[in-house]
Amino acid sequence: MTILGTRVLREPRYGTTKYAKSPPSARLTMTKLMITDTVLRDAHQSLLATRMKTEDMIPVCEKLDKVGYWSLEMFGGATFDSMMRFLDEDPWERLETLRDAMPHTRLQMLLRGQNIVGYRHYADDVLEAFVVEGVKAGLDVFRIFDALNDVRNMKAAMKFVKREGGFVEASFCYTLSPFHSNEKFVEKAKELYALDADSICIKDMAGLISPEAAYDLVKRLKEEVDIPIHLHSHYTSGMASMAYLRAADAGVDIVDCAISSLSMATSQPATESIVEALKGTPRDTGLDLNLLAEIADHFRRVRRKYGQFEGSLQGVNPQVLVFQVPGGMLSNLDNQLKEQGALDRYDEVLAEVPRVRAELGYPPLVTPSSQIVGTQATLNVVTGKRYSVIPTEIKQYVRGYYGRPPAEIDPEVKRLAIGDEEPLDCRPADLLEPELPKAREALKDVPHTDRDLVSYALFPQYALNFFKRRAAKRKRGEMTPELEVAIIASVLHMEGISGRTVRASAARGDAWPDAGRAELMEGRSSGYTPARWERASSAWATAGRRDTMKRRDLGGV
Ligand SMILES: [Mn+2]
Repeated sequence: MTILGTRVLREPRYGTTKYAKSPPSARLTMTKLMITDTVLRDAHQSLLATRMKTEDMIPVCEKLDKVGYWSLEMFGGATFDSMMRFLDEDPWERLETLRDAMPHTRLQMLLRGQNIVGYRHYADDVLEAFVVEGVKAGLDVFRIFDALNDVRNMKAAMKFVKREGGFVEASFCYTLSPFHSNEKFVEKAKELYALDADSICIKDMAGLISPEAAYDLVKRLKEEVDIPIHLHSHYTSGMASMAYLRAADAGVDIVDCAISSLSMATSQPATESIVEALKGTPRDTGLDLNLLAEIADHFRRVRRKYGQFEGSLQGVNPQVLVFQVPGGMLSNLDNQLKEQGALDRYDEVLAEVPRVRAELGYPPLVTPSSQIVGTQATLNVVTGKRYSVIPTEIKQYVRGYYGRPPAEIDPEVKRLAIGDEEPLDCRPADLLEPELPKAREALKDVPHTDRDLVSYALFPQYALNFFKRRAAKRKRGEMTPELEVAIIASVLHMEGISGRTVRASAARGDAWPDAGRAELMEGRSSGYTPARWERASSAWATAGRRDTMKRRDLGGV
């Protein structure tokens, strides 16, 4: 992976050498628009409560790998805890499995800065170990953001990713308020550029960016920094695909789309629509619509399986523009009110959100600030007296434990929350002791790997429960579907290397994902005792994978 990071991604055009000396006109030369597909992360996080299982991804990986996306987002955000809590899957195993199944495509994750993939600030040692394990397991691109756009909370993540040879995509959260403007976003981007970002992402998590704002912002960014600009938006308000087209006019390098069958509503604009819209223009993506159609077919079938997790939003929701509440937050509010039997107060809560947000210094509404603002807004309405109840997380926010809000916190709200206490003036994580020693101590009687330790440090309870279930499974000699596939992948790859003919060869190519798996596993799974799969998977992790990685050629993507 380090090879990938240093050899391929650090080409002069995108790399640390940066073509700062080239004239602005050269930088603005229009080339094909590149696409990141979010189908394996944000799309199902937005539409299906992050419930898609790895077994529903594997069969289509070979096709995904042929598309020529700039990257595939498939890790991070809410997937990590969701996998251990709800899917009984090891997130690291998914990562390695997808890495194997898609050797030609950059794999991308969403990293919440110092919050990693969780909901609080973690100590630097946990962050560092997470990045090390992530790169080792096959991640290429790390999209790093902080909910408050506080760059102090992103620096350590950027440093570790850089050091490990990953691609640093530094993001700022796009939001609207009297304290935010395109000018200020450009300043933020320059700050990130100066910290050696490899690309800049405009992270419009609520789908607020208008076509003209997108044009203006991208144009300004292209004039100021010479690294790729990546636009991420959601369809919630109905403007995202228009914003993408205008951003394309302004020279945006990459946009985030989702394959049609998991697009629109709270997800991203449809990949195929953007591809078709740009056909024959200077920004033609060059992607194959027939291949995309096959991928869409697959996910259309998959989506049906997860019907129970579908959100309520079907078309677009202009409320998002009025209240600036991202899609995920809308469904959270829904649930919170349902739990309290106060669903009839929904509209009041929605109207309370912008007031609370203003009083709390206009944080962008994204995890975890969206939960903080949403919870307080709900309490303000449900209790009947504003700020009569203030939960600990909100007090901590006011104390500065999440970072520095974009604007001043309302003095009265501050007094109600923390009295005369002085808020923090340093990076919140500077106050944290290393956390891995404690995690190690807690796991001393539990067999675990380095990355298990990271999982535990992030989500102790979920991880521990997951480890127990996993151990029981292994004892019974059962394998997770991911492992089965990983082993098959290893056999295929090793066969490719040594030229040995194994039965797997019949299942190569298109047949592998569907037919191949069932056929291969027949008569194989029973033979895999825990000891044997340990061997198989470590062989896979070393010989098979490393060699596949060497053969990866991402140069022309
Ligand atoms: Mn998103």
